[in-house]
Amino acid sequence: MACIPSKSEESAIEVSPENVSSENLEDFIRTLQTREGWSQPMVLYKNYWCRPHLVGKIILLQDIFKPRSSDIILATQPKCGTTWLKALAFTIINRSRYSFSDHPLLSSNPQYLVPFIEIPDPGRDHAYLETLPSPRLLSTHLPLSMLPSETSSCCCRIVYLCREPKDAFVSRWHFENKIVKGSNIELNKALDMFCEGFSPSGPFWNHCLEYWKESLVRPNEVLFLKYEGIKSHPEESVRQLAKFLGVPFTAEEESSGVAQEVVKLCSFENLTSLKVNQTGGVDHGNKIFVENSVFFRKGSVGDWANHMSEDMAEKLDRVVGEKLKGSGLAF
Ligand code: PAP
Repeated sequence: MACIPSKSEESAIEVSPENVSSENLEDFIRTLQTREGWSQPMVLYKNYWCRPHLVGKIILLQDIFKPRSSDIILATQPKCGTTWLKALAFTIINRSRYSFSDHPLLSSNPQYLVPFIEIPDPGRDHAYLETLPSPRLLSTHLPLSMLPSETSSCCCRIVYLCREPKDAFVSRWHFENKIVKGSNIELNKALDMFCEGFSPSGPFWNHCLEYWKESLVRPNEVLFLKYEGIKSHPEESVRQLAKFLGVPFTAEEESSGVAQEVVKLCSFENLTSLKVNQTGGVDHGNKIFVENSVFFRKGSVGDWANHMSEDMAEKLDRVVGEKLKGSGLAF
């Protein structure tokens, strides 16, 4: 017979990720370390910083999300090129369905063409993900250790895109000050927090390292890319991506310049010229209104130099260098 705890015993039971439910979720979140400094307070959950409202969604994901072997998950840390990767992967995978002149990217922001598994599109819950036909193209900002364990056992493919930390940091700082009205975080203060590992989805280096190590162990299932690599060799990167996703370009496609077309359609210049990416946006609640245009700023490599002093750059380089030491990953 199951032993039913008395009321006093019940309140003594510690709420943990294993026994958290919709009834005790708020209690559980209150047990987590909280810190302020970015535009919204964050909590430390499983060694990563995230917005409190995300914790329940991540826990729910473990039960509800059923990875399929045909799934493709685009994983990034925020500000590392998510929008670009979504546009590229969506275009590559759907290239036989849509012509370049009448393409969904011309009327939809790339962010909303590929749903996040932890935060499905506004107005949709996790059950929506299960209604999507295979192969599903999905995305996440979660570290590898927070993905449901079946993600690795079912052998679905993961593309991880990372970015030079100083550029990712500067992009994050701009974004934070943009999405919340009245937010005015000082660059120096933001850098201190970032270097302490305190940033949304941070510590930055741990997130990269988890996927980096997995890509070395399972290279056929985890592809590790760098933003700077795509910038310097866009067509090669598109070919590499198509091959990894199991849809390499045919000889005919090569001779008709499909890789170049993909690069052009998804380029920063093209996407920022479209009305859909200049207007409108989505209300995420909690005083956060994310304009479609906020996903596009400079779209360049090395913009950090326009914001950070040499000392600031050295500081972040030093921290990242120490954290990545011996891993084989470097920026
Ligand atoms: P997310 O983290 O909010 O999901 P993400 O796309 O990763 O968005 O971050 C936006 C960054 O990608 C911006 O960088 P910046 O602040 O340094 O400019 C944005 O400009 C850049 N970006 C968006 N689209 C493209 C693109 N097509 N090509 C290159 N960079 C892009």
